[in-house]
Formats: sequence, structure tokens, C-alpha cells
Amino acid sequence: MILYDYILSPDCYKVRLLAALTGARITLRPVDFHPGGEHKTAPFLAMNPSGTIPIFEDDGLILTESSAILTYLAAKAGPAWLGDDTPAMRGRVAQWLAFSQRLSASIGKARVHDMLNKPADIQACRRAGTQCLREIEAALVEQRLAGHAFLAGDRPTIADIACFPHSMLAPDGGISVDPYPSIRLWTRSIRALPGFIEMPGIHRLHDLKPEPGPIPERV
Ligand SMILES: N[C@@H](CCC(=O)N[C@@H](CS)C(=O)NCC(=O)O)C(=O)O
Repeated sequence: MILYDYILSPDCYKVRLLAALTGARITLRPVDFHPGGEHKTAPFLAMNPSGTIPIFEDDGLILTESSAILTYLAAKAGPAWLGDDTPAMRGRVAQWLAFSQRLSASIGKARVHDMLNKPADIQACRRAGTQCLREIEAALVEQRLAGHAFLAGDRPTIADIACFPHSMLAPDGGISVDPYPSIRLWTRSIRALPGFIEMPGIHRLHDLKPEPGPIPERV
């Protein structure tokens, strides 16, 4: 299994992370995303006409779109990650996979604008990204009230893997993650999973900040 990969891409990191968590062996083929723009060259456009990474190759099958790749890799290497326990859980996983594309289109765009100077309507991206984080926070509060620490149920699924990277990298695009205590707890649960791997830029600092709220007075 080959992942056409860029180390600073959150969408590629999703695939590396799931591979690490499931113990799947994948070969990384680095792409000169920046400054080379290799993903826009003819051989890459032949694999993915939309000109994005990740691209995934396995035994003659070429897959694009991170959510599709997560689904395939989970089916192959760790079916429990698909979240097929109940129809409701399966539906929620599908919902969060679709939602993750809103994260790419908002936080992802704000991040490449700020880090790589790519043109974007930065204020619109930040507004949309903040709205996405609020929706994740609200959903996680509901989940916690039901005794569940993860997005689709009481255990991690590809829904969490699809939404975790962009949420954690939001500060790279000028979007704060500080106001969201449930996101903070959720990301801690993900980090604690056996086999978890980091990506450069994932903000540990966020974890280390004190919980929001008034500072207790010293006695
Ligand atoms: N919907 C795609 C989005 C992937 C995407 O936007 N990837 C970024 C890198 S993280 C990319 O290739 N952007 C193209 C560019 O900025 O030229 C997916 O989920 O795989």
C-alpha cells in the first residue's frame, strides 16, 4: 500500500495516523507539494484530476479523497474503526466523514493561506472554520452527556481520525482552539490511543493550557 504523502498535510496525516493505529504497513512516497507543486504535474493529475493529496495505491487500485482512503484502510486493516456496531453509529461515522470536508475547506484553506501564502478569502475561511469547531464542541458535549468520549460512539472510529487533524491545526490558520474544552478532552483521548503518532505542528501547547474558567484565588 502506497501513500503519496506530504508531511505537513493534515489530510495525509489522517491516513498515516490510521495506519499507525491499526498496525497497517504503508509505504510513504513523499510528494514535493511545496514549493514544487508536484501534485499538479501530469503523472499526479492522471491519478487524481482534482489535483489534491492524499492519493493511495493498493494492488492496482488508486483511491483519492481522505475519507474514502480511511474507509478502505479501515476495512482492510482494522474493521472496528469503521464503526459498524449499529446502524446509528454507522450513520454518524458517515456524517462526520462528510463534515470533515468542511474542515478541509475552511481550516485547511486558512492554514495554507497563512503558512504557504496561497490566495483565499481568509476572513470567510476563519468564520467557517470557527463555525465547524463550534459544531464539533456541541456534538462532543452531547456525546459526553451520553457517556461517550468520541464523535460517533463510545470508542474511536474513522470519524475521529477524519476530524482530529484540522481541528488541532486550526491555530496555524489563525483560528483559536482555546474556547473548546470538550474538543480538548476529545483530543486527549485520541492522543492516548495505543500507536498514536504525531504530525509536525500538532499543537501540544493546547493540551497544556489550564482549563478555561476563572483562576482560583490563592489562600
Ligand atoms: N477532499 C480532499 C481534500 C484534500 C486536500 O485539499 N488536500 C490538500 C493538502 S492537505 C491539497 O492537496 N491541496 C491542493 C493545493 O493546495 O494545491 C480530501 O479529503 O482528500
